[in-house]
Amino acid sequence: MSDTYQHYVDGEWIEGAGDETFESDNPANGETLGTFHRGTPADVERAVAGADEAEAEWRAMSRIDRAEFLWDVYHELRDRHEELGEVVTKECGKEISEGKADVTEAWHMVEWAAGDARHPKGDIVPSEIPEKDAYMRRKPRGVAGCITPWNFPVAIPFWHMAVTLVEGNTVVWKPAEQTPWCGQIIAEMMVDAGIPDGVFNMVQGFGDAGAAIVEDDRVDTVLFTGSAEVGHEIAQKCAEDPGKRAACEMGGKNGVVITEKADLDIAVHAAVMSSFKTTGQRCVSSERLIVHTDVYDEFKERFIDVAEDVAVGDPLDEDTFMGPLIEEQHVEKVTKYNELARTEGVNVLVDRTELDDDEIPEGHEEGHWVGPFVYEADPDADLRCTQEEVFGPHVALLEYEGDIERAVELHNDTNYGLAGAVISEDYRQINYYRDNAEVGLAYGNLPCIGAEVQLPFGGVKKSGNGYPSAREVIEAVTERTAWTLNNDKDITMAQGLSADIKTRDE
Ligand code: UN1
Repeated sequence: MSDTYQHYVDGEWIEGAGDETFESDNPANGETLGTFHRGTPADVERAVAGADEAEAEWRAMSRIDRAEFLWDVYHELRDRHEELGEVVTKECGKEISEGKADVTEAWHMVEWAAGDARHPKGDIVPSEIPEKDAYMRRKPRGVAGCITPWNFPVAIPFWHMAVTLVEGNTVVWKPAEQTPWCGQIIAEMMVDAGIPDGVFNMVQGFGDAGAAIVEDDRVDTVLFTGSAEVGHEIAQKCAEDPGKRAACEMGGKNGVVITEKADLDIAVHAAVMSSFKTTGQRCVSSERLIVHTDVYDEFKERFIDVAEDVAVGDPLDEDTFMGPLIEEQHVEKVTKYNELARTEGVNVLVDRTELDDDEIPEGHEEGHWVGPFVYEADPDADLRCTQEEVFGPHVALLEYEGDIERAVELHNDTNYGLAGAVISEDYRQINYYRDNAEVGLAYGNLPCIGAEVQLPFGGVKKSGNGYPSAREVIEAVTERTAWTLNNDKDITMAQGLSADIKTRDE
């Protein structure tokens, strides 16, 4: 048995065709968590072939029987909550309550998908002709390629795969290269649950393996959650093949509107959570706080106070609010954006890009640390720092004057449209925001993070074209058949169309 973790392909653990390996490192202290074989396009080819082969038998089973495999996974996720929460925290650096919440979110998704198998399904549709029964049927699309990110390394794989499997598709999954250990554990759970050979396949690796999934003709659906850059490439590639569908959920430059009618306790609490939870590394994190001039000074003072003191540190320590960034390259990216903001002439209010030595917990010198970076900018200026997604604790305060219409105009002044929030005690302002904010997920008097699995999750504009959660995944991974059955011996057509056959002799 090699101590390098393998791929799971067509019912077998394999080393794969390549000879490269890669490591998973704990972003808080640099410790190596495991070594993994790096998947190649040839490994993906084998996995897709297995998935394609297994499809006929899997789709022939009932949804209820397919769901039974997932109930085993559900119980394992629950039973191993504490342990897996720690694994998530160690591998992706999220503080421990978030690590555990990731696992909880995963079993919620499995519960939704497997529970849904026993729920009534489909639409009975009226027909103009009383003798006709019309209704909707759904069929699995076939092989689904799932490409998932590192920031929700257990939850998002189940967003993609739980419904997809219950609906009768087979899966080829590539976990993020930053969180292969979580990938390994999920694959082991699928194997333990006895999922038939070929139905679930996992290839560890990087973008080349992901691209091989997207490019394979036998892959019918690609589910992707990650950066806009990669997501748009995938959507474009899939569009070249008329039979292929891509459902992509990508990033955001999300805003929180704080009006003159806001309760500032709620505003500060929601803004801090929106901007700094997960160290700003959620696709729903907020990097723009749009604050009314009447409450601006007070909000600014209170927000700065927290940003200066918010606890950055060991994510396994329950007193930590922000863990490290995922990797050194990401520290470089966030640092560059913080510098860019200065170059663009903004007024920097808090700069904890480089933490003081005494802030870095002992034994964590190799961690990828950054703290909050807060600045104020002119909301009308055309700045890259307030337009481009940083994916870190980099946040702009944008002061506005005027009414809620003006606030929402600023809020919508971005190419993205994933999540957003409004903080106000005035229901008219809240409703205006609800109806006019260009986002897929919107919140009133809450942070703009924390969607539950039974809600559709996804954005508009540059943020996505797919909703990889609960019922909405069904749309992505199935085809509908509009089925009509005639109960009469005669054929009668709707719309007054004649069913008479006329011949030359008449
Ligand atoms: C993400 O931001 O990448 O709504 C996913 C939330 C989580 C999922 C976020 N349930 O914040």
